[in-house]
Amino acid sequence: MLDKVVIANRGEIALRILRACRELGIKTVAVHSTVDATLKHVALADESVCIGPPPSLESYLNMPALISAAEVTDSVAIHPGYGFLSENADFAERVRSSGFVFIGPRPETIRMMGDKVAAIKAMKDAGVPTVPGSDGPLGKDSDKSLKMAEQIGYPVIIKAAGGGGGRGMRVVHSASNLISAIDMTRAEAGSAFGNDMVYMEKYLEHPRHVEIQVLSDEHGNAVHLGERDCSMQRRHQKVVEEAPAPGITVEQRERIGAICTDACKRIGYVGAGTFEFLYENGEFYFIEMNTRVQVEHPVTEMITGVDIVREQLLIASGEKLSITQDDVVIRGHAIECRINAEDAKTFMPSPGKIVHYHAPGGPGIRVDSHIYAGYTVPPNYDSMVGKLIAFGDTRDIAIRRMQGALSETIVEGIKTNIPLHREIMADGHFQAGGADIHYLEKKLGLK
Ligand code: MV4
Repeated sequence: MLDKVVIANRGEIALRILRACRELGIKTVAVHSTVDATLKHVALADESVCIGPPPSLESYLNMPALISAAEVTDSVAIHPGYGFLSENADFAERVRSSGFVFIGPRPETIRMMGDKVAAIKAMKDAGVPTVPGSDGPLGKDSDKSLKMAEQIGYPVIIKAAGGGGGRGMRVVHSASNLISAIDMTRAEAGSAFGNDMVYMEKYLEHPRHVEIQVLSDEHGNAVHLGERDCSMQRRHQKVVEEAPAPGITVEQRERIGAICTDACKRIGYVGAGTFEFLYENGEFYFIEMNTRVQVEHPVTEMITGVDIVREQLLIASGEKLSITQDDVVIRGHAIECRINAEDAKTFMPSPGKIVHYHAPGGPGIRVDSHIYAGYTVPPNYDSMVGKLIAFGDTRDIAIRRMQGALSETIVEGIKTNIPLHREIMADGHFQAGGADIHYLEKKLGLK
């Protein structure tokens, strides 16, 4: 087992990783920027190291500072959490070559998944269903691109191979705009990602975002933990997630889940991972793979009883998965609301001091948050200050419990998006289940 782990992150996920380490008897090192010395996990960690000033580039993205922190504390591994350097293949490589364990997939895997063209090719070759498209990068030949789009059928979407998560893409509705869209996406991708490779897919107009959680060890074992529905989003930021996805049958889950675990074995995937699919008319279409633990992992933990961060630590220490597919039993329903320090109507960030805080509780309620009364939310980072997770035997009970939890929660001194969550939980279309990726933005009048 790992002896001591550097938690290369902040906020709620740093606390989540600390708790998993503590359960396994792993010592923890918190690293933090100067403005983050008051974070809850810094107080709870066995040791802490200040790694730089508030800007992320000089602290949580500062590779030498993070590796030095591991060196001076005699740590053996680094857990990157999500965001920051979690999907940076160069960082994973530098962690390894410095003699530490990177808690995540092999650098080659991270690099491949970062190149969406390579990721889609690898997955298609491994039997994963993909969106009809160019199956490779677009060349400079305009006639060829026009013929391809005609063949696929409009609308099509042009995406940057170096993009992902909604960055660097353009929808094209007719041949008249195709070439300029390709040129513009290519130019933007070149300057934004240093990679001007672009590809084409059929644009699916009303999909849901359904993703499969996997765990895969270095001994060739892989399990899936079912799916999550993350369609409730605004500007590519997920707002509410749930598991299982409404309307997905046991047969569909077992089929797509087995496809994902087979693919993991085929590519030698090591760690926790997420296969992102668009889901439309009963079909799954792979779009990207995430090689990190995700913000929304708790909903999967609630319906499976599997501790995903614990499994990440076990996999990284070279152990075999503690569970087989037969051990994974999906029971009940879980919903997560991301609580952001922002105005519920304008979405403007609202950092500042939390003067009063009361956390919700009761059956089926989980709070993953680092905040406390007296804590000051700094303006330098993402505005998410925690997650409320509600579990119940049925989706209706989970919604009821979430409504209770939202009404119990008191956060004073900063604005939060709790009023937005109360509206979503009361929304008839959300309650019916199966809303698509555009629903929330339409409801908010953005579309
Ligand atoms: C798509 C799509 C429709 N058709 N690809 C956006 C984020 C990135 N992960 C992929 N995205 C999309 N790719 C095809 N072929 C629609 C989206 C999309 C989206 C996907 C998931 C969650 C929210 C979204 C919001 C807008 C567009």
